[in-house]
Amino acid sequence: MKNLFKDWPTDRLTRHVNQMGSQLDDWLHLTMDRTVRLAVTGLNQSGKTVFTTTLIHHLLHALEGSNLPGLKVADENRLLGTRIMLQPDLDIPAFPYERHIRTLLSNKPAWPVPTEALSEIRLAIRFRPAGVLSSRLATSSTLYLDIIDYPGEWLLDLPMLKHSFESWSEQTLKLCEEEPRLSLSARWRAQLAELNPATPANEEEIRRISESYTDFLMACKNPKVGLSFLQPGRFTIPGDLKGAPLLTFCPLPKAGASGIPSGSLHEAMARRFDSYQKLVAEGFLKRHFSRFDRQIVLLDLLGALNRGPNAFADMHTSLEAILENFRHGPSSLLTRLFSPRIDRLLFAATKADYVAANQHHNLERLLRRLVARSANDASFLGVEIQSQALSSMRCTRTVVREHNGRRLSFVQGTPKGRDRETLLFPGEIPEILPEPEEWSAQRFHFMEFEPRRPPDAPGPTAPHIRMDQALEFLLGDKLR
Ligand SMILES: Nc1nc2c(ncn2[C@@H]2O[C@H](COP(=O)(O)OP(=O)(O)OP(=O)(O)O)[C@@H](O)[C@H]2O)c(=O)[nH]1
Ligand SMILES: [Mg+2]
Repeated sequence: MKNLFKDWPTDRLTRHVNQMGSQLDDWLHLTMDRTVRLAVTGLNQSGKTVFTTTLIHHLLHALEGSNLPGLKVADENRLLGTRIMLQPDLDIPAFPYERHIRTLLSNKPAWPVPTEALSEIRLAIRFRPAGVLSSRLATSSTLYLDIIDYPGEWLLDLPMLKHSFESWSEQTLKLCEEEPRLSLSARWRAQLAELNPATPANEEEIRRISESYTDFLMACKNPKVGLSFLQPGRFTIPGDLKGAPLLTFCPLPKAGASGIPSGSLHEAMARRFDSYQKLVAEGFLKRHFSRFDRQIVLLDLLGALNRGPNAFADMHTSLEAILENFRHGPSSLLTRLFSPRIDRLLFAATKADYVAANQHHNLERLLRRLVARSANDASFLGVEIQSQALSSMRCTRTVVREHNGRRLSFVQGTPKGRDRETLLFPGEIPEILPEPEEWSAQRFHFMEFEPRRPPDAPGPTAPHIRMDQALEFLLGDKLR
């Protein structure tokens, strides 16, 4: 056979072979690359922004000694680097990573300001695949990771899809028969009592009564009350729908025997409820929720314990409603609306650094108890579920001291609003949730902390608790 390369100078031949090799390499990368859409959610102030920011921070700095022993790709030295990429969806606000990390790690660190909308960021994680065959086939592979941070309150809209305006109104009014909703809804219910829904629809009246209902929801959401099962979700976190007529309706009592006259206020409200279902709840489901591959739900259990039995029970109700969204089955409403993709779901109790290390186990047990029933159903239907305690940014350290002859675990950190470190006994987390009558005032009083690096923190990156385990569960299989 004629030797095609006989007359080629050696350097040209080498260049050619290298080029072919790199093209083959690129082709292999292309065939082995994959994208994962990871959704980060939780009720307000559950820790979404801090989690998303520090997750990106750890991946970007993993090669500089980030402390991620539980993330196999890092521990096995297969991680080659991570970069922030151009965002794939041009109509979704970008997650402002640079701004958040600068604030968290500056000389005068501060927590992020509350966020009220969905945002997105894309990372490219380059790694060496594990296993003999894959490592021979390709020198590296890339995982494109889209992270979407969105308010968990919006997930509370999805269970509304199974309701008619009448059944949703009935359920909501029933909730208002008990405290603290009973007192907080007094003004709105008094206005309802004066209203005749059979009269012709009047825009001003609709606006007035729905504003009164929104005020009631906001009063429930006030951190001092701390209720969270508040529907519709967009009424408390409107995002880009602020001021839109879609957010002007409220539950109404059952229509009288004469029915619902055409053109009446009742009919107008019911129409707006239908539009909300279609455009907001179903819109979010189709545009975002149906495209998620992995989901982490963050829960501020310690904050809920601080707020007392009503707030805690309400958070449980919200959690159950949120979990309903993950129960995919032939009879599930969501399955009928779209084909679900989420195959891994992580529940994380955040801010574990509020308590001493010996309490983390109880925090996880409490979390597992809360999600047990719904989690069982979801995992039965093929969604892999894990629950764990974590701290995205550890701001305290555990100190064990002798006190009145007992060895007690304290936390040392800078309490919110102060500028000096203090040693505190944060108290214990019960394994079993106390009955409402056993919750004495101030039974739980977990302190919040300033974002300061504790002196025992190893490595150059922000200290954390079990972020590596969360990452391994959410992404580990995609980085093999
Ligand atoms: N000590 C400690 N506090 C944390 C941690 N993560 C969050 N926090 C606290 O929780 C608060 C809320 O955190 P964010 O990340 O802003 O919560 P979010 O869910 O994005 O809040 P919204 O945008 O308002 O819904 C912070 O201001 C901190 O006080 C953590 O790992 N450790
Ligand atoms: Mg936020």
